[in-house]
Amino acid sequence: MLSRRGFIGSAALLASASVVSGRAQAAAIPEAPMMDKAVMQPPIIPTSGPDYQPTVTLNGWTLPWRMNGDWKEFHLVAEPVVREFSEGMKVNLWGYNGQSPGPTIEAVEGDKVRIFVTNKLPEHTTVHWHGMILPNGMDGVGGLTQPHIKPGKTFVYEFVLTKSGTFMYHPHSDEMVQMAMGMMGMFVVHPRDTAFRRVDRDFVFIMSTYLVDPGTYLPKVNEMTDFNMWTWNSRVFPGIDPLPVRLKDRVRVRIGNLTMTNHPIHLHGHHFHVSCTDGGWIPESAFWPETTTDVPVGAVRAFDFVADNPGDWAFHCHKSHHTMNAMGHDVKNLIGVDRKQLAAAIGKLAPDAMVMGHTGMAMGEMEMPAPDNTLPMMTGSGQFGAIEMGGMFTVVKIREEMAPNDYSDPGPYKFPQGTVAYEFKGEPVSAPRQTINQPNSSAPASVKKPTGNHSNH
Ligand SMILES: [Cu+2]
Repeated sequence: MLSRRGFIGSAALLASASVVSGRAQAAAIPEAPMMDKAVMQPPIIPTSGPDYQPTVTLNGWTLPWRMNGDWKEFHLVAEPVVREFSEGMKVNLWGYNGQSPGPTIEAVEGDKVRIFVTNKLPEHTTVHWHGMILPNGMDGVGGLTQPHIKPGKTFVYEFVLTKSGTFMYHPHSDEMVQMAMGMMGMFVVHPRDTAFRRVDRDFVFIMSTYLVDPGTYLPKVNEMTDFNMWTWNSRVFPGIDPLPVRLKDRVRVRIGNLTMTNHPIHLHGHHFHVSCTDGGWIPESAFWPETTTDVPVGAVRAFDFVADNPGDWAFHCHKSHHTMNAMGHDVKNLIGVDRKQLAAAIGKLAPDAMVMGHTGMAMGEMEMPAPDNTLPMMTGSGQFGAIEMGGMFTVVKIREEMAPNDYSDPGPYKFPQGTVAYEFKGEPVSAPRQTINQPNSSAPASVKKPTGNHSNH
């Protein structure tokens, strides 16, 4: 759970006082809360100020703050972390306060925020507040708007949250390496008018991607396009938390994308509309219904829906290779190939080789040997068998009996009798076929052959 790491005894932090900026210099740095778990933590219900509906972060947490006068103070610590992607695979990443991604920062429109950033990485860093409208010198672009934060130093960012919405934070300092190592987080600013677009459940997560070779523990940071671990909050299915929802709840899901490609995010069983981007709230007159919304690189999409259809609804990226874990990209497509002939031929060359994939590649029922710290390419199981997914996949679980702000997993859906697709149990005959006779199907087709003379074009 949450632990607190006092800074008073830390020589590194005491030494950093000289770079703490003017106004905050005399003040003590708040303790940096730490998280040692990779499962969804309960929301922080506001006890003072506007009564907003707090967010919950899939496989994550909200950063506690303290009030100092009328400033809301947060403390981020950039540092190496070990993140479990799913049971059986841990990866050495860089993150904030014990995890990657960092905790969600949550505040209210109009708040004055003071964010202390301590660098415990072996190289310099900064934090950029993506999408925020703020003074130029608080924008966190190393070299351009501030000096880089050297290892061991603490910098202070101070600004007023001028608009509500869904934003992100990430380094703008050795960016390619630091984002490829998992340094990022979400920043949610609630409207001061808490009735505005209010929902009953508000989920948030950020998408990141890594290239981790099977059997290894460290992402390859120089990869530009060919990643193999597609994560939501640095987790892959079946390690991604479900989204438990009460029937009829108004639900918001806020998604940031700091991967290097777009992700068409698809929800089953419901229609939603995108209500907010990192640019702000979309006016109602511009809503249109969707079941999939594409989240571009370096962008946020928040969508809202009414959970009026009970069940276990799949929720995933629609790029099918993003709902898989690490695989060999060079596997040939052998669907339809006569395996006996092929196996015989290969067997002469490599007696231990295994020919697979001639009927498809479903492998949920079959265990493949894999190196240590490597997840199956497709995995997970449901009440009817193997789910055969990985990567960016989870389940929205809509139930009548959930209590407000209860985010515990309600278990598998109990389907009402007679509502599940079923096997035909009649006479075992081959599927009847019908030949459709078009009215002119016997007439010879009239085909005009190209003449090869394109001079008129
Ligand atoms: Cu995707």
